[in-house]
Amino acid sequence: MPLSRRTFLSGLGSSLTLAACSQLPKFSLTSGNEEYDYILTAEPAPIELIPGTTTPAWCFNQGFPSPVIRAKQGKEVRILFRNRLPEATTIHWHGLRIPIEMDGVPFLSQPPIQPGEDFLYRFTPPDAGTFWYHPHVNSLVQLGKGLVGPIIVDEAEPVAFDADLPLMMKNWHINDDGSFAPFTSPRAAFRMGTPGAFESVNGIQNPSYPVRPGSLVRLRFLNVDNTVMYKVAIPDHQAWIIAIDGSPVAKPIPLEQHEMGPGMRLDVALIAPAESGATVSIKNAKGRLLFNMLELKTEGEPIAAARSITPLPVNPLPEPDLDNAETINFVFEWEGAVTPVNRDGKTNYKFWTMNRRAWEGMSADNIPEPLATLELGKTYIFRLKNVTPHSHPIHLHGFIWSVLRSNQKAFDLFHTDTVLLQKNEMVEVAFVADNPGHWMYHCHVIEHMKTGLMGYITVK
Ligand SMILES: [Cu+2]
Repeated sequence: MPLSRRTFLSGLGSSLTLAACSQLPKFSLTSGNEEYDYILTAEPAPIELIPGTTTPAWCFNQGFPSPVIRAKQGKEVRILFRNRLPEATTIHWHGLRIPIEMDGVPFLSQPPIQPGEDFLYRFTPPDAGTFWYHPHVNSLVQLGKGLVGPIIVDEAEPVAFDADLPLMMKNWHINDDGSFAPFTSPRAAFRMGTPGAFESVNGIQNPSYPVRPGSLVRLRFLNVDNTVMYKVAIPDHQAWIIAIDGSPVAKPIPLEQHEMGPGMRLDVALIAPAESGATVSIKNAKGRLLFNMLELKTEGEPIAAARSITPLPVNPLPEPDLDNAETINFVFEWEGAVTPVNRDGKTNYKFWTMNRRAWEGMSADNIPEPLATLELGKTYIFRLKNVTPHSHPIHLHGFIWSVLRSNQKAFDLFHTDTVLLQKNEMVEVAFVADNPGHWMYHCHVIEHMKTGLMGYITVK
């Protein structure tokens, strides 16, 4: 009998307001007294996405949505990870500035965790915000089958919201009967990738979340999809961006439409309508059309006190020394109007390059030289040039960039771990290379990454 998420959600009743996901239990590691200890198990688990069907998903802790791991800024979190999948894996903590040993990339930071093996991840997150976790092995399949989850780092000084909703956006690659459809095709991989047919937020199509009238709501959007870009819009209700990709913005920005590539996050604050029974419809913009993604519905006791939108506390990022920075160019290219073939006529799955190099697969005997070697403690400006006709969310592990400028749009400086490069866009980002190690540097459209758009940076 598959675990029905609908049953699960209704069982939570109105306590759902404080996030369906965060109601999941904590897992005691050893003594049972540690506040931030978890056991996270990856294993096959049937789930019900399309009502009445079963999807043979791979899940964390037996269900979807995955458990929300809550950590606290500046406090150690320990996660005992247990691999009960039929293949090797690792867990990467996207956006967290933590030591390389905990970064969860096979061969670069740790050996792959074999089936039946356990691995203890332990780290102290320096930054508060909305982050996520996922394997870094066989990513098309492992992420595609459901191994994606939020890790939320709470601010060292508590920030008050009446409701806090993690919203994981994912298009599942499933057929009408719930079975999996192909995660990729070569034709799509050298374009914008293969979107799944079943659009969902937290595994549900167009979910509705109750919030109290007049409440201050924090929405944490997470694009955990392999492929799809989402453009978040709340057309009929004022809302403010308070953090981009985990990093707080200096001043709340009125939300119009915000595009999120795979891997990217967005924290939005709004004050729910004062009357009961009102809805706030949250949309995904595709071209000029707006499609329903989820809604908030006011119910229960109104919040008596007046609420206001205020900036989040800033994170302790090191200040880049721009006057003494070294600039490095990275050019993202493609090889692909036709499907290239090898001499034996087989498809050659290398469509994309970073500085003329493709790295299409990770294995012990296929680790190239780094794309760049940086000096520990020095400031670098990466000039990212996309000369392909497609968008690429470019992610560097272990660091948070300051985004300085683009040749296509103006914006106030902001911080991110993933830059969405549009067609023919050039963006400059700056950061202090303060974390030694071999750090993955790749496009987060998984089909692009798996067909060449991947490399790593060494800091020493
Ligand atoms: Cu890409």
